[in-house]
Amino acid sequence: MRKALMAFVLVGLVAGGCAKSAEPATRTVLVDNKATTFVGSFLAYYPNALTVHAGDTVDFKEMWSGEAHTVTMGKLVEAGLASVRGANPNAAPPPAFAKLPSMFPNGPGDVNRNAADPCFLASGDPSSYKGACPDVTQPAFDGKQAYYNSGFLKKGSTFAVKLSNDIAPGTYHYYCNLHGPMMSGSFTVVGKDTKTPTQAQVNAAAAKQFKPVADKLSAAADGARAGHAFISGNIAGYGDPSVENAGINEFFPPSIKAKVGEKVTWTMIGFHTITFGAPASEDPFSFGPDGVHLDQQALAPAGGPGAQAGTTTGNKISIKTADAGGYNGTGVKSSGATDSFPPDLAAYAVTFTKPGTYPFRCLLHPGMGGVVTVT
Ligand SMILES: [Cu+2]
Repeated sequence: MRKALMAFVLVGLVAGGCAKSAEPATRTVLVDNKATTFVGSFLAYYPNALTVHAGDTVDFKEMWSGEAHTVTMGKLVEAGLASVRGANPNAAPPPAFAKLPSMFPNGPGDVNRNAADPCFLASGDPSSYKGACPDVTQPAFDGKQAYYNSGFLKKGSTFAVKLSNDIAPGTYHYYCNLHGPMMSGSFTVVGKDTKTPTQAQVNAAAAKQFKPVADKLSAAADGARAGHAFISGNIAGYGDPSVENAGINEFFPPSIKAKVGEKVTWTMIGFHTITFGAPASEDPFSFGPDGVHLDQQALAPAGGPGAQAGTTTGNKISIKTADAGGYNGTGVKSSGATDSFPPDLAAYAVTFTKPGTYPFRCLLHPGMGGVVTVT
């Protein structure tokens, strides 16, 4: 009797186990992230390593911080990332990597369609297409495709990657074609006999990866709020020198009081705009039937010179200030999209010529705003 029961339980367990592992699973990976104590951007995938089975689906969920991202993989990416892994991080991209297109142009202009749009190439090279790649239905990822690209991940979107049933066991890497190899991740396909982590375990891995980054930036944000930033005065954006792939998208302080005729100056840290008078709809991205476009107007300076970081060399902080002149609330005044990272920082100065309340925001990062009250 006892033996029979044991046998029954065993059979039940084995049958249950089989049914479970044969069932394709879906696992969610976050693209970018959200912190609870500050507004930030996180140029990473959470978690950046995953274990799955052939036939599973990986859902890449865009958390939207205003930063554009892709999930890009395939043989060309695999070769490119492998070559970068061995190289000096400050060296020019190795040839295998240099031919992978980036979503944004190197300078002003619209997106590169072959990188900003979905692109699935069994063979060949996305760079051979001047415009968009051939418009095809997204195939399952079999690990043999030359190029497999989500394109620009819209706010609120999820890029679902169905793994083919015949994908070979092994590790497959992907990256963001805008932020480069710094923003990359992998998934490892294991045999059906090997258990894979549950979504709860995947979430725990994501949280563990996120915590040290969020903690450091949270402390930096607290410091900036208390006026203990490494730069004095008003600051647009902030960060922590030991965190390369994430930043704080806030103005410190968010609320500024000034007298008529007073010049207010912000030092910029990160990639931001300081913009007054832009319509609420102003956004660096617009969407047409052919996909995403860059809005040059949102990115360009307005109402005076734009901010621009200097190009001194060395480790000493240097700040180059653009004087954008007077503002009385009429029209748009904007620094334009400005890259400003230590040690070469850009600053932007506006002189308020009329009493009033002047809201401003960064056009690149939702939720990054402030107000100048002039009396
Ligand atoms: Cu990215």
